[in-house]
Amino acid sequence: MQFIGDYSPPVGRFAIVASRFNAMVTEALLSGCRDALERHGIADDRIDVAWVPGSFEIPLVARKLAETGRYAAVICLGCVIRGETSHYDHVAGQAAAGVMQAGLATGVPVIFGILTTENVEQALNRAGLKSGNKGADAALAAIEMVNLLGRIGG
Ligand code: INI
Repeated sequence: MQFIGDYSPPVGRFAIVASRFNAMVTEALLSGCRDALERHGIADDRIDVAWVPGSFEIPLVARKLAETGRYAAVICLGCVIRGETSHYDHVAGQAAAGVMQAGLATGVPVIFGILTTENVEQALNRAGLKSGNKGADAALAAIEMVNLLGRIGG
């Protein structure tokens, strides 16, 4: 027996938590994410977006949204740039740990679409320039996880 998640259109609603910090980057991630969801059959009226001040605040809101039971998946979008902060390691590390924890605590896929980069150029490259769009990648990961968990059941 093999359980495989695919990219077929899943049922249910999707929540996105987006950080306003480094908004130029996160708005591009959000746009890529919405676009990828839509291309996989998830219309805009099945997507709710919650904005938070910074990536550090993402896990709490992601967990609250997941706990409502209204969402098939919660996608987290943010951007932490090392060059801009001495507390990069705390913000990036706690955001990652909190996103993981939100998924484990609720059983809802909570997807890590938070860029952690050395500089703005790297961030922009991963938000739709040279290296794809991490927001779109996060959308695909969410779809795959929803379909995989649906097949596992329970
Ligand atoms: N938040 C980010 O999302 N990215 C950053 O690069 C960043 N920097 O540079 O500090 C950042 N800081 C804010 C943080 O996420 C919280 O919003 C703030 O500390 C209030 O809790």
